[in-house]
Amino acid sequence: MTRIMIVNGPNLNMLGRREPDIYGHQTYADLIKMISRHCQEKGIDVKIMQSNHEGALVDAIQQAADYCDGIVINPAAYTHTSVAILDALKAAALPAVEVHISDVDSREEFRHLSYPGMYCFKTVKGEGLAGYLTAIDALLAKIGL
Ligand code: CA2
Repeated sequence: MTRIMIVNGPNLNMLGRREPDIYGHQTYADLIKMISRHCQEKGIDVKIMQSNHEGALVDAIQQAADYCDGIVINPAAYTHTSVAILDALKAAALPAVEVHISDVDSREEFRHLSYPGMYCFKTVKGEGLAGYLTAIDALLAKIGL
């Protein structure tokens, strides 16, 4: 069975609790439900993780290389700083899609640069939580599903 990993970076567990004008009112639990339902409908297995720690995200990407067919990643603030996450994605060598809830390009200048995005074959941004489903569908199309 096809298996994908969803990797979420720092503070995304706070969804729905702060800054609803930027990230909406839905919670991280709502996001997990939405992704799980979508993957069930598609008949694929999904592992969803979130960490506030850069090394834990690197560990998860390395593990994905052993048992997953692709990665959807929202590295959150590490998007704009982390060469370690870029290197982990390169090492895992799986197809990967980057997703951002907000439209990072219309925000502060420092959010315009993405290190993980240099590896990902697609970036979805500004679609809210639904962007994760767009990213999953793009990944599945790439994998050939
Ligand atoms: O738009 C996105 O998905 C971001 O990856 C979110 C990051 C931000 O640093 C990126 O530039 C763009 C921030 C995630 C923090 O999420 C929160 C959600 C609710 C309340 C507080 C933080």
